[in-house]
Amino acid sequence: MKKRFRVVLGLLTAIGIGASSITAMASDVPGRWEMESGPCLNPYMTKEAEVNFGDTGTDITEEDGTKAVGLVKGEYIKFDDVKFDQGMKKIEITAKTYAPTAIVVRRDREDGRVLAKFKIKDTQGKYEKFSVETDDIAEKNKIFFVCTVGDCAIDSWRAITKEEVEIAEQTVTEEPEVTEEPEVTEEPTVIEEPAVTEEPENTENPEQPENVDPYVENEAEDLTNAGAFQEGRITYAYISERRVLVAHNVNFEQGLSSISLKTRTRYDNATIEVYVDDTKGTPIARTLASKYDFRTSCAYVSSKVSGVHDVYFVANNEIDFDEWSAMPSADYFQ
Ligand SMILES: [Ca+2]
Ligand SMILES: [Ca+2]
Repeated sequence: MKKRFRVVLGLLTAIGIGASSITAMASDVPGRWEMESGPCLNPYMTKEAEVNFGDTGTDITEEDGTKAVGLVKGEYIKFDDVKFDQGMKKIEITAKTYAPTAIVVRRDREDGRVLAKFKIKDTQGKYEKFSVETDDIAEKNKIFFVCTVGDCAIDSWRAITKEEVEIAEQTVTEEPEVTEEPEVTEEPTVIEEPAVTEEPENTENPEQPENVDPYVENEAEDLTNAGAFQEGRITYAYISERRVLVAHNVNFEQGLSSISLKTRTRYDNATIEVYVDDTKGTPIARTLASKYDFRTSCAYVSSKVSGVHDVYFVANNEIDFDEWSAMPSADYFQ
């Protein structure tokens, strides 16, 4: 066995494959976790657009041999089982356009939640790299690249981690021309998308009301840190193990017996826990998220809660969170 390995290594050296490319190959091979749960794509290494899990575009081979997928409005490229185990702060594509173009990156489905939106000027048929900030994502997901405006060809893509972005920002002073983002303001005509509300909004809700009334339906997307995602008539927040949502100054003047949470998730045993004032110690309530469809589940509260508190919602996995409300304590009705 050992001998055979040496022969293979010798052969690789003989044909000029260096140690670095062996490492690169090795890190793209599924590890133990992946082997157990099926093959996964490593998005942190460049993925060729043409090696996909389905597309409605056109296969393109350039004169220099570059292969790509051509997309016009409404066409998409799909990748299954992409393992975002290191999260994603930015996404980068190498693409060319023949007109101002918008490419939307979505999760799960071609009309699923928006992760990122590229607004690209006309590159006049020349491939360039573009990167945009994205909403964070974790674990195994399907992603779609959907052309919503224009005419483009995508050569490849990759996910960029938060760590890589931070390292790039530290060295940015040495290389002032590092930004490759398209100058959107030059091409205002690109913004023809009607679905502006679908854009993830990570900005914190700037104006929390003085006191929140917990005994009415409260939109989860109004929580601090929530983001707002649209699907049909439902607007919802996104909560995950990386994202804690907060309701400030909740007035439990009628006490608290239970909290109802309208949620959905794709995962088994995804739970939301509710904490008061900080996320240390024991949660006051806990409930499983509904699998697939938005449904309300009730989390009973055994501890006594009254007065004004900050309420923290903590999840152990990705959950879409539509609304929440509280029931007064039993004493209140007596
Ligand atoms: Ca390619
Ligand atoms: Ca909602």
